[in-house]
Amino acid sequence: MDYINQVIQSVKDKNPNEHEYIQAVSEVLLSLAPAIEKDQDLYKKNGILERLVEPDRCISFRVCWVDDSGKPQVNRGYRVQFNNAIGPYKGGLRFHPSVNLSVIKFLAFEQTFKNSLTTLPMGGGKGGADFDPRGKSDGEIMRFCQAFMTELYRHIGPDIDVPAGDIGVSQREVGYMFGQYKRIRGAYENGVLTGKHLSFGGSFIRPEATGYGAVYFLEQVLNHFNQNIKGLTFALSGFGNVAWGSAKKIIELGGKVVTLSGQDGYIYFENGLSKEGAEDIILARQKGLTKQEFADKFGGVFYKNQQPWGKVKADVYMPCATQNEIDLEQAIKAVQLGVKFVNEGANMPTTNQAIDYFKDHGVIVCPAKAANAGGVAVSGLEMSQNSQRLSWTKEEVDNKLKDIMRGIYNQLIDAANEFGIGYDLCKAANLAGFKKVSTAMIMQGIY
Ligand code: NDP
Ligand code: 2IT
Repeated sequence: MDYINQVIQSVKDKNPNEHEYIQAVSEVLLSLAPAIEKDQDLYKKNGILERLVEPDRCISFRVCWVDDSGKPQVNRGYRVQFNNAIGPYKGGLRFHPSVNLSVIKFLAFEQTFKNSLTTLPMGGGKGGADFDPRGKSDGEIMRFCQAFMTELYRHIGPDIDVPAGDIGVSQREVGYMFGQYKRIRGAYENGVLTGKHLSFGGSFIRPEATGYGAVYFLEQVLNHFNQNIKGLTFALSGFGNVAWGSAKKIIELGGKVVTLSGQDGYIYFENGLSKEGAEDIILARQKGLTKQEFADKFGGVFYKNQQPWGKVKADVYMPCATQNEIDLEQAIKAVQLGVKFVNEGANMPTTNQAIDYFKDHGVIVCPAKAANAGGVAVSGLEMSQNSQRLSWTKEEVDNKLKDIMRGIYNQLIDAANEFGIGYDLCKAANLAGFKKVSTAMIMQGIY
Protein backbone atom coordinates (compact mmCIF):
# COMPACT_ATOMS: atom_id res chain seq x y z
CA MET A 1 0.00 0.00 0.00
CA ASP A 2 2.99 2.32 0.60
CA TYR A 3 3.96 1.94 -3.02
CA ILE A 4 0.41 2.74 -4.20
CA ASN A 5 0.07 5.75 -1.89
CA GLN A 6 3.46 7.11 -2.93
CA VAL A 7 2.48 6.99 -6.59
CA ILE A 8 -0.91 8.61 -5.93
CA GLN A 9 0.85 11.35 -3.95
CA SER A 10 3.29 11.98 -6.78
CA VAL A 11 0.39 12.33 -9.23
CA LYS A 12 -1.21 14.88 -6.88
CA ASP A 13 2.09 16.78 -6.50
CA LYS A 14 2.81 16.87 -10.21
CA ASN A 15 -0.74 17.66 -11.38
CA PRO A 16 -2.30 19.64 -8.53
CA ASN A 17 -5.07 21.15 -10.67
CA GLU A 18 -6.09 17.98 -12.47
CA HIS A 19 -8.97 16.91 -10.23
CA GLU A 20 -10.61 14.46 -12.63
CA TYR A 21 -7.28 12.84 -13.41
CA ILE A 22 -6.36 12.49 -9.73
CA GLN A 23 -9.82 11.03 -9.06
CA ALA A 24 -9.47 8.37 -11.79
CA VAL A 25 -5.92 7.44 -10.76
CA SER A 26 -6.87 7.15 -7.08
CA GLU A 27 -9.86 4.95 -7.82
CA VAL A 28 -7.85 2.57 -9.99
CA LEU A 29 -4.62 2.42 -7.99
CA LEU A 30 -6.29 1.89 -4.61
CA SER A 31 -8.18 -1.07 -6.02
CA LEU A 32 -4.97 -2.70 -7.28
CA ALA A 33 -3.71 -3.46 -3.76
CA PRO A 34 -4.32 -7.24 -3.98
CA ALA A 35 -2.28 -7.50 -7.20
CA ILE A 36 0.51 -5.20 -6.00
CA GLU A 37 0.81 -6.99 -2.66
CA LYS A 38 1.12 -10.31 -4.45
CA ASP A 39 3.96 -9.23 -6.78
CA GLN A 40 5.30 -6.05 -5.23
CA ASP A 41 8.95 -6.65 -6.20
CA LEU A 42 8.14 -7.29 -9.84
CA TYR A 43 5.98 -4.19 -10.20
CA LYS A 44 8.44 -1.98 -8.31
CA LYS A 45 11.43 -3.30 -10.26
CA ASN A 46 9.65 -2.39 -13.48
CA GLY A 47 8.33 0.94 -12.21
CA ILE A 48 4.90 -0.18 -13.39
CA LEU A 49 2.68 2.17 -11.40
CA GLU A 50 4.94 5.19 -12.02
CA ARG A 51 4.87 4.46 -15.76
CA LEU A 52 1.14 3.71 -15.82
CA VAL A 53 0.22 7.15 -14.47
CA GLU A 54 2.44 9.15 -16.84
CA PRO A 55 0.93 9.38 -20.35
CA ASP A 56 3.21 8.53 -23.28
CA ARG A 57 2.51 12.05 -24.55
CA CYS A 58 0.02 14.91 -24.21
CA ILE A 59 -0.44 16.95 -27.35
CA SER A 60 -2.13 20.34 -27.17
CA PHE A 61 -2.70 22.58 -30.17
CA ARG A 62 -4.44 25.70 -31.44
CA VAL A 63 -7.54 25.20 -33.57
CA CYS A 64 -8.39 28.33 -35.52
CA TRP A 65 -11.53 28.50 -37.64
CA VAL A 66 -13.76 31.17 -39.14
CA ASP A 67 -17.35 31.53 -37.91
CA ASP A 68 -20.35 32.40 -40.10
CA SER A 69 -19.90 36.10 -39.48
CA GLY A 70 -16.34 35.92 -40.82
CA LYS A 71 -14.71 36.25 -37.40
CA PRO A 72 -11.70 34.04 -36.54
CA GLN A 73 -12.29 31.82 -33.50
CA VAL A 74 -9.62 30.02 -31.49
CA ASN A 75 -10.10 26.81 -29.51
CA ARG A 76 -7.69 24.47 -27.78
CA GLY A 77 -7.38 20.93 -29.11
CA TYR A 78 -5.89 17.90 -27.31
CA ARG A 79 -4.80 14.36 -27.95
CA VAL A 80 -3.44 12.34 -25.06
CA GLN A 81 -1.70 9.17 -26.21
CA PHE A 82 -1.69 7.35 -22.93
CA ASN A 83 -0.44 3.82 -23.35
CA ASN A 84 0.18 1.64 -26.41
CA ALA A 85 1.43 -1.53 -24.72
CA ILE A 86 -1.28 -3.73 -26.24
CA GLY A 87 -2.10 -1.90 -29.48
CA PRO A 88 -2.31 1.46 -31.26
CA TYR A 89 -3.73 4.29 -29.15
CA LYS A 90 -7.52 4.20 -29.39
CA GLY A 91 -10.24 6.38 -27.96
CA GLY A 92 -12.75 9.07 -28.75
CA LEU A 93 -12.72 12.82 -29.30
CA ARG A 94 -14.90 15.08 -27.13
CA PHE A 95 -16.06 18.54 -28.19
CA HIS A 96 -17.45 20.30 -25.13
CA PRO A 97 -16.63 23.59 -23.36
CA SER A 98 -15.61 21.69 -20.20
CA VAL A 99 -12.76 19.90 -22.00
CA ASN A 100 -9.31 20.52 -20.49
CA LEU A 101 -6.13 18.48 -20.01
CA SER A 102 -7.36 16.88 -16.77
CA VAL A 103 -10.57 15.63 -18.40
CA ILE A 104 -8.77 14.23 -21.44
CA LYS A 105 -6.10 12.58 -19.27
CA PHE A 106 -8.66 10.86 -17.03
CA LEU A 107 -10.54 9.63 -20.08
CA ALA A 108 -7.36 8.34 -21.77
CA PHE A 109 -6.23 6.63 -18.54
CA GLU A 110 -9.61 4.88 -18.14
CA GLN A 111 -9.60 3.97 -21.82
CA THR A 112 -6.32 2.06 -21.41
CA PHE A 113 -7.95 -0.40 -19.00
CA LYS A 114 -11.29 -0.47 -20.80
CA ASN A 115 -9.70 -1.32 -24.13
CA SER A 116 -7.71 -4.09 -22.52
CA LEU A 117 -10.95 -5.67 -21.24
CA THR A 118 -12.41 -5.82 -24.77
CA THR A 119 -9.69 -8.43 -25.60
CA LEU A 120 -9.01 -6.50 -28.84
CA PRO A 121 -5.51 -5.11 -29.52
CA MET A 122 -6.06 -1.44 -28.66
CA GLY A 123 -4.05 0.93 -26.46
CA GLY A 124 -5.52 3.93 -24.65
CA GLY A 125 -5.93 7.49 -25.93
CA LYS A 126 -8.42 10.34 -25.91
CA GLY A 127 -8.72 13.81 -27.37
CA GLY A 128 -11.01 16.68 -28.03
CA ALA A 129 -11.42 20.42 -27.79
CA ASP A 130 -13.10 23.05 -25.63
CA PHE A 131 -15.35 23.80 -28.61
CA ASP A 132 -19.08 24.10 -27.91
CA PRO A 133 -21.07 22.61 -30.80
CA ARG A 134 -24.37 23.98 -29.41
CA GLY A 135 -25.87 26.64 -31.63
CA LYS A 136 -23.24 26.22 -34.35
CA SER A 137 -24.27 25.96 -38.00
CA ASP A 138 -23.39 22.91 -40.08
CA GLY A 139 -20.80 25.02 -41.94
CA GLU A 140 -19.17 26.05 -38.68
CA ILE A 141 -19.05 22.44 -37.47
CA MET A 142 -17.43 21.40 -40.77
CA ARG A 143 -14.83 24.16 -40.65
CA PHE A 144 -14.04 23.41 -37.01
CA CYS A 145 -13.59 19.68 -37.75
CA GLN A 146 -11.35 20.48 -40.73
CA ALA A 147 -9.23 22.87 -38.67
CA PHE A 148 -8.98 20.32 -35.84
CA MET A 149 -7.83 17.58 -38.21
CA THR A 150 -5.38 19.88 -40.00
CA GLU A 151 -3.30 19.71 -36.83
CA LEU A 152 -4.27 16.26 -35.49
CA TYR A 153 -3.50 14.36 -38.71
CA ARG A 154 0.29 14.38 -38.08
CA HIS A 155 -0.16 12.45 -34.84
CA ILE A 156 -2.54 9.67 -35.93
CA GLY A 157 -2.80 6.75 -38.37
CA PRO A 158 -4.44 3.31 -38.63
CA ASP A 159 -1.45 1.69 -36.85
CA ILE A 160 -0.57 4.67 -34.64
CA ASP A 161 -3.63 6.21 -33.05
CA VAL A 162 -7.28 5.78 -34.05
CA PRO A 163 -9.75 8.41 -32.74
CA ALA A 164 -13.55 8.11 -32.75
CA GLY A 165 -16.55 9.98 -31.29
CA ASP A 166 -17.52 10.96 -27.76
CA ILE A 167 -19.61 13.85 -26.39
CA GLY A 168 -20.33 16.30 -29.21
CA VAL A 169 -18.69 14.10 -31.85
CA SER A 170 -20.81 11.68 -33.85
CA GLN A 171 -20.98 10.36 -37.40
CA ARG A 172 -21.25 13.82 -38.98
CA GLU A 173 -18.10 15.14 -37.27
CA VAL A 174 -16.18 11.90 -37.92
CA GLY A 175 -17.10 12.27 -41.62
CA TYR A 176 -15.80 15.84 -41.83
CA MET A 177 -12.60 14.85 -40.02
CA PHE A 178 -12.03 11.81 -42.21
CA GLY A 179 -12.50 13.93 -45.36
CA GLN A 180 -9.84 16.35 -44.18
CA TYR A 181 -7.44 13.56 -43.14
CA LYS A 182 -7.81 11.93 -46.56
CA ARG A 183 -7.14 15.22 -48.37
CA ILE A 184 -4.00 15.94 -46.35
CA ARG A 185 -2.59 12.40 -46.37
CA GLY A 186 -3.38 11.75 -50.03
CA ALA A 187 -4.24 8.16 -49.14
CA TYR A 188 -7.49 6.32 -48.40
CA GLU A 189 -6.74 5.07 -44.91
CA ASN A 190 -10.22 4.63 -43.53
CA GLY A 191 -8.95 2.67 -40.52
CA VAL A 192 -7.64 5.97 -39.09
CA LEU A 193 -11.00 6.85 -37.53
CA THR A 194 -13.92 4.77 -36.32
CA GLY A 195 -17.58 5.66 -36.01
CA LYS A 196 -17.71 6.38 -39.75
CA HIS A 197 -20.84 6.23 -41.87
CA LEU A 198 -21.55 2.85 -43.48
CA SER A 199 -20.87 4.32 -46.96
CA PHE A 200 -17.13 4.70 -46.31
CA GLY A 201 -16.10 1.92 -43.97
CA GLY A 202 -18.29 2.33 -40.91
CA SER A 203 -19.57 -0.73 -39.09
CA PHE A 204 -23.13 -1.84 -38.52
CA ILE A 205 -24.11 -1.50 -34.84
CA ARG A 206 -21.33 1.02 -34.02
CA PRO A 207 -23.82 3.83 -33.32
CA GLU A 208 -25.83 1.57 -30.98
CA ALA A 209 -22.85 -0.32 -29.57
CA THR A 210 -22.17 1.57 -26.34
CA GLY A 211 -25.79 1.46 -25.16
CA TYR A 212 -26.44 -2.08 -26.40
CA GLY A 213 -23.18 -3.28 -24.85
CA ALA A 214 -24.02 -1.67 -21.50
CA VAL A 215 -27.36 -3.46 -21.44
CA TYR A 216 -25.76 -6.77 -22.46
CA PHE A 217 -23.28 -6.31 -19.61
CA LEU A 218 -26.05 -5.60 -17.13
CA GLU A 219 -27.86 -8.75 -18.29
CA GLN A 220 -24.85 -10.79 -17.14
CA VAL A 221 -24.91 -9.09 -13.75
CA LEU A 222 -28.67 -9.52 -13.38
CA ASN A 223 -28.31 -13.16 -14.32
CA HIS A 224 -25.99 -13.59 -11.34
CA PHE A 225 -28.87 -12.42 -9.12
CA ASN A 226 -31.46 -14.52 -10.99
CA GLN A 227 -33.05 -11.40 -12.43
CA ASN A 228 -33.50 -9.96 -15.91
CA ILE A 229 -34.27 -6.67 -17.63
CA LYS A 230 -37.97 -7.43 -18.05
CA GLY A 231 -40.06 -5.52 -15.56
CA LEU A 232 -37.21 -3.40 -14.18
CA THR A 233 -37.40 0.40 -14.11
CA PHE A 234 -34.48 2.45 -15.44
CA ALA A 235 -33.58 6.09 -14.82
CA LEU A 236 -31.26 7.26 -17.61
CA SER A 237 -29.40 10.53 -18.02
CA GLY A 238 -28.25 11.90 -21.35
CA PHE A 239 -30.09 12.54 -24.55
CA GLY A 240 -27.34 11.47 -26.92
CA ASN A 241 -25.71 8.45 -28.44
CA VAL A 242 -25.33 6.29 -25.33
CA ALA A 243 -28.76 7.10 -23.86
CA TRP A 244 -30.34 6.32 -27.25
CA GLY A 245 -28.72 2.88 -27.65
CA SER A 246 -29.40 1.99 -24.02
CA ALA A 247 -33.05 3.08 -24.10
CA LYS A 248 -33.74 1.17 -27.32
CA LYS A 249 -32.28 -2.08 -25.97
CA ILE A 250 -33.88 -1.77 -22.50
CA ILE A 251 -37.33 -1.27 -24.06
CA GLU A 252 -36.76 -4.12 -26.55
CA LEU A 253 -35.97 -6.42 -23.61
CA GLY A 254 -39.06 -5.38 -21.63
CA GLY A 255 -37.60 -2.80 -19.25
CA LYS A 256 -39.19 0.57 -18.51
CA VAL A 257 -37.23 3.81 -19.11
CA VAL A 258 -38.55 6.59 -16.88
CA THR A 259 -36.04 9.39 -17.48
CA LEU A 260 -33.75 11.01 -20.04
CA SER A 261 -31.79 14.21 -19.46
CA GLY A 262 -29.62 16.93 -20.93
CA GLN A 263 -27.55 19.78 -19.63
CA ASP A 264 -30.75 21.80 -19.22
CA GLY A 265 -32.85 19.34 -17.20
CA TYR A 266 -34.50 15.92 -17.19
CA ILE A 267 -37.69 14.43 -18.61
CA TYR A 268 -39.83 12.06 -16.52
CA PHE A 269 -42.01 9.49 -18.28
CA GLU A 270 -44.46 8.14 -15.74
CA ASN A 271 -45.67 5.39 -18.05
CA GLY A 272 -42.25 4.72 -19.51
CA LEU A 273 -40.66 6.03 -22.71
CA SER A 274 -42.17 4.38 -25.80
CA LYS A 275 -40.19 2.42 -28.39
CA GLU A 276 -40.88 5.20 -30.91
CA GLY A 277 -39.68 7.79 -28.43
CA ALA A 278 -36.42 5.92 -27.84
CA GLU A 279 -35.82 5.56 -31.56
CA ASP A 280 -36.48 9.26 -32.09
CA ILE A 281 -33.80 10.55 -29.70
CA ILE A 282 -31.02 10.98 -32.27
CA LEU A 283 -33.33 12.45 -34.90
CA ALA A 284 -34.82 14.83 -32.34
CA ARG A 285 -31.30 15.93 -31.43
CA GLN A 286 -30.33 16.46 -35.07
CA LYS A 287 -33.49 18.48 -35.68
CA GLY A 288 -32.74 20.61 -32.61
CA LEU A 289 -35.92 19.63 -30.74
CA THR A 290 -35.85 21.00 -27.17
CA LYS A 291 -36.29 18.62 -24.22
CA GLN A 292 -39.65 20.31 -23.55
CA GLU A 293 -40.78 19.60 -27.13
CA PHE A 294 -39.60 16.00 -26.88
CA ALA A 295 -41.40 15.60 -23.53
CA ASP A 296 -44.63 16.99 -25.02
CA LYS A 297 -44.35 14.68 -28.04
CA PHE A 298 -43.80 11.50 -26.03
CA GLY A 299 -45.87 12.03 -22.89
CA GLY A 300 -43.18 13.15 -20.45
CA VAL A 301 -42.79 16.01 -17.98
CA PHE A 302 -39.72 18.24 -18.28
CA TYR A 303 -37.96 19.34 -15.08
CA LYS A 304 -35.77 22.29 -15.99
CA ASN A 305 -32.23 22.53 -14.60
CA GLN A 306 -32.57 19.33 -12.56
CA GLN A 307 -31.06 15.86 -12.87
CA PRO A 308 -32.90 12.64 -11.94
CA TRP A 309 -30.38 11.32 -9.39
CA GLY A 310 -31.78 11.03 -5.90
CA LYS A 311 -35.14 12.35 -7.10
CA VAL A 312 -36.51 9.50 -9.18
CA LYS A 313 -37.36 6.00 -8.01
CA ALA A 314 -35.93 3.25 -10.23
CA ASP A 315 -34.37 -0.20 -9.93
CA VAL A 316 -31.44 0.79 -12.10
CA TYR A 317 -29.68 4.15 -12.36
CA MET A 318 -27.92 4.45 -15.68
CA PRO A 319 -25.91 7.66 -16.03
CA CYS A 320 -25.21 8.17 -19.75
CA ALA A 321 -24.17 11.83 -19.93
CA THR A 322 -20.88 12.88 -18.31
CA GLN A 323 -18.40 12.56 -15.41
CA ASN A 324 -19.33 13.07 -11.75
CA GLU A 325 -23.08 13.17 -12.33
CA ILE A 326 -23.87 11.24 -9.15
CA ASP A 327 -22.27 12.51 -5.95
CA LEU A 328 -22.47 11.27 -2.37
CA GLU A 329 -25.55 13.31 -1.48
CA GLN A 330 -27.45 11.90 -4.45
CA ALA A 331 -26.20 8.40 -3.70
CA ILE A 332 -27.63 8.63 -0.17
CA LYS A 333 -31.01 9.68 -1.55
CA ALA A 334 -30.85 7.02 -4.26
CA VAL A 335 -30.34 4.31 -1.62
CA GLN A 336 -33.35 5.67 0.30
CA LEU A 337 -35.36 5.45 -2.93
CA GLY A 338 -34.40 1.79 -3.29
CA VAL A 339 -32.04 1.80 -6.28
CA LYS A 340 -30.42 -1.63 -6.70
CA PHE A 341 -27.97 -1.26 -9.59
CA VAL A 342 -25.89 1.56 -11.06
CA ASN A 343 -24.88 0.81 -14.64
CA GLU A 344 -22.30 3.35 -15.84
CA GLY A 345 -22.92 4.21 -19.49
CA ALA A 346 -20.89 7.42 -19.23
CA ASN A 347 -17.22 7.57 -18.17
CA MET A 348 -16.67 8.09 -14.42
CA PRO A 349 -20.24 9.31 -13.86
CA THR A 350 -20.16 8.40 -10.16
CA THR A 351 -17.81 10.10 -7.68
CA ASN A 352 -15.49 7.85 -5.66
CA GLN A 353 -17.40 8.67 -2.46
CA ALA A 354 -20.70 7.81 -4.11
CA ILE A 355 -19.32 4.48 -5.39
CA ASP A 356 -18.15 3.59 -1.88
CA TYR A 357 -21.53 4.54 -0.41
CA PHE A 358 -23.39 2.44 -2.96
CA LYS A 359 -21.16 -0.57 -2.33
CA ASP A 360 -21.51 -0.22 1.44
CA HIS A 361 -25.30 -0.22 1.07
CA GLY A 362 -25.61 -3.24 -1.19
CA VAL A 363 -26.04 -1.40 -4.49
CA ILE A 364 -24.19 -3.14 -7.32
CA VAL A 365 -22.08 -0.73 -9.38
CA CYS A 366 -21.25 -1.81 -12.95
CA PRO A 367 -18.11 0.21 -13.67
CA ALA A 368 -17.84 2.30 -16.82
CA LYS A 369 -14.69 0.65 -18.08
CA ALA A 370 -16.57 -2.64 -18.33
CA ALA A 371 -20.17 -1.53 -18.85
CA ASN A 372 -19.56 1.01 -21.63
CA ALA A 373 -16.75 -0.90 -23.37
CA GLY A 374 -19.11 -2.06 -26.13
CA GLY A 375 -18.62 1.19 -28.04
CA VAL A 376 -14.88 0.94 -28.34
CA ALA A 377 -15.19 -2.83 -28.86
CA VAL A 378 -17.24 -2.30 -32.01
CA SER A 379 -14.75 0.42 -32.99
CA GLY A 380 -12.15 -2.35 -32.79
CA LEU A 381 -14.36 -4.50 -35.00
CA GLU A 382 -14.65 -1.58 -37.44
CA MET A 383 -10.84 -1.48 -37.59
CA SER A 384 -10.78 -5.22 -38.32
CA GLN A 385 -13.29 -4.79 -41.15
CA ASN A 386 -11.32 -1.86 -42.59
CA SER A 387 -8.11 -3.92 -42.53
CA GLN A 388 -9.87 -6.81 -44.25
CA ARG A 389 -11.59 -4.43 -46.71
CA LEU A 390 -14.81 -6.24 -45.91
CA SER A 391 -17.97 -5.40 -44.01
CA TRP A 392 -19.78 -7.79 -41.75
CA THR A 393 -23.55 -8.07 -41.35
CA LYS A 394 -25.54 -6.49 -38.56
CA GLU A 395 -26.13 -9.89 -36.94
CA GLU A 396 -22.44 -10.81 -37.13
CA VAL A 397 -21.36 -7.60 -35.38
CA ASP A 398 -24.14 -7.78 -32.79
CA ASN A 399 -23.24 -11.38 -31.96
CA LYS A 400 -19.57 -10.47 -31.59
CA LEU A 401 -20.56 -7.56 -29.32
CA LYS A 402 -22.62 -9.91 -27.13
CA ASP A 403 -19.68 -12.33 -26.94
CA ILE A 404 -17.30 -9.52 -26.01
CA MET A 405 -19.57 -8.18 -23.25
CA ARG A 406 -20.00 -11.70 -21.86
CA GLY A 407 -16.22 -12.12 -22.05
CA ILE A 408 -15.66 -8.88 -20.15
CA TYR A 409 -18.01 -10.01 -17.40
CA ASN A 410 -16.22 -13.35 -17.17
CA GLN A 411 -12.83 -11.64 -16.92
CA LEU A 412 -14.17 -9.59 -14.00
CA ILE A 413 -15.46 -12.69 -12.22
CA ASP A 414 -12.13 -14.48 -12.81
CA ALA A 415 -10.21 -11.51 -11.38
CA ALA A 416 -12.58 -11.29 -8.40
CA ASN A 417 -11.99 -14.97 -7.67
CA GLU A 418 -8.24 -14.81 -8.21
CA PHE A 419 -7.81 -11.89 -5.81
CA GLY A 420 -10.55 -12.87 -3.35
CA ILE A 421 -12.40 -9.54 -3.47
CA GLY A 422 -15.99 -10.80 -3.47
CA TYR A 423 -18.54 -9.45 -5.95
CA ASP A 424 -16.87 -6.05 -6.39
CA LEU A 425 -17.08 -5.34 -10.12
CA CYS A 426 -15.28 -1.97 -9.87
CA LYS A 427 -12.17 -3.47 -8.29
CA ALA A 428 -12.39 -6.52 -10.54
CA ALA A 429 -12.42 -4.42 -13.72
CA ASN A 430 -9.33 -2.51 -12.62
CA LEU A 431 -7.48 -5.66 -11.61
CA ALA A 432 -8.30 -7.49 -14.84
CA GLY A 433 -7.34 -4.52 -17.03
CA PHE A 434 -4.17 -3.90 -15.05
CA LYS A 435 -3.01 -7.50 -15.30
CA LYS A 436 -2.99 -7.51 -19.08
CA VAL A 437 -1.53 -4.05 -19.61
CA SER A 438 1.19 -4.47 -16.99
CA THR A 439 2.17 -7.88 -18.36
CA ALA A 440 2.63 -6.38 -21.84
CA MET A 441 4.60 -3.44 -20.42
CA ILE A 442 6.94 -5.70 -18.45
CA MET A 443 7.54 -7.99 -21.42
CA GLN A 444 8.37 -5.03 -23.70
CA GLY A 445 11.09 -3.71 -21.40
CA ILE A 446 11.48 -0.48 -19.50
CA TYR A 447 11.01 2.67 -21.59
P1 NDP B 1 -23.55 12.78 -26.86
O1 NDP B 1 -22.86 14.05 -27.22
O2 NDP B 1 -24.21 12.00 -27.91
O3 NDP B 1 -24.62 13.06 -25.70
C1 NDP B 1 -24.22 13.60 -24.50
C2 NDP B 1 -25.42 13.87 -23.63
O4 NDP B 1 -24.95 14.19 -22.34
C3 NDP B 1 -26.27 15.03 -24.10
O5 NDP B 1 -27.62 14.77 -23.88
C4 NDP B 1 -25.77 16.19 -23.25
O6 NDP B 1 -26.77 17.15 -22.96
C5 NDP B 1 -25.41 15.47 -21.97
N1 NDP B 1 -24.33 16.18 -21.28
C6 NDP B 1 -23.11 16.53 -21.75
N2 NDP B 1 -22.43 17.20 -20.83
C7 NDP B 1 -23.23 17.30 -19.75
C8 NDP B 1 -23.09 17.90 -18.48
N3 NDP B 1 -21.97 18.56 -18.14
N4 NDP B 1 -24.11 17.79 -17.60
C9 NDP B 1 -25.26 17.14 -17.94
N5 NDP B 1 -25.45 16.56 -19.15
C10 NDP B 1 -24.45 16.64 -20.02
O7 NDP B 1 -22.43 11.90 -26.10
P2 NDP B 1 -22.39 10.31 -25.89
O8 NDP B 1 -23.74 9.78 -25.66
O9 NDP B 1 -21.56 9.76 -26.96
O10 NDP B 1 -21.52 10.21 -24.55
C11 NDP B 1 -22.13 10.20 -23.26
C12 NDP B 1 -21.16 9.60 -22.25
O11 NDP B 1 -20.84 8.26 -22.63
C13 NDP B 1 -19.82 10.32 -22.10
O12 NDP B 1 -19.38 10.20 -20.76
C14 NDP B 1 -18.89 9.51 -22.99
O13 NDP B 1 -17.55 9.63 -22.62
C15 NDP B 1 -19.43 8.11 -22.74
N6 NDP B 1 -19.12 7.10 -23.75
C16 NDP B 1 -19.44 7.30 -25.06
C17 NDP B 1 -19.17 6.33 -25.99
C18 NDP B 1 -19.57 6.44 -27.41
O14 NDP B 1 -19.36 5.49 -28.16
N7 NDP B 1 -20.16 7.54 -27.86
C19 NDP B 1 -18.48 5.09 -25.61
C20 NDP B 1 -18.26 4.94 -24.19
C21 NDP B 1 -18.56 5.93 -23.32
P3 NDP B 1 -27.53 18.06 -24.05
O15 NDP B 1 -28.61 17.19 -24.59
O16 NDP B 1 -28.05 19.20 -23.28
O17 NDP B 1 -26.50 18.42 -25.08
O1 2IT C 1 -15.23 6.34 -24.13
C1 2IT C 1 -15.23 5.60 -25.12
O2 2IT C 1 -14.97 4.38 -25.01
C2 2IT C 1 -15.55 6.17 -26.43
N1 2IT C 1 -15.87 7.34 -26.51
C3 2IT C 1 -15.45 5.31 -27.66
C4 2IT C 1 -14.03 5.29 -28.15
C5 2IT C 1 -13.82 4.61 -29.47
O3 2IT C 1 -12.66 4.63 -29.89
O4 2IT C 1 -14.75 4.07 -30.06
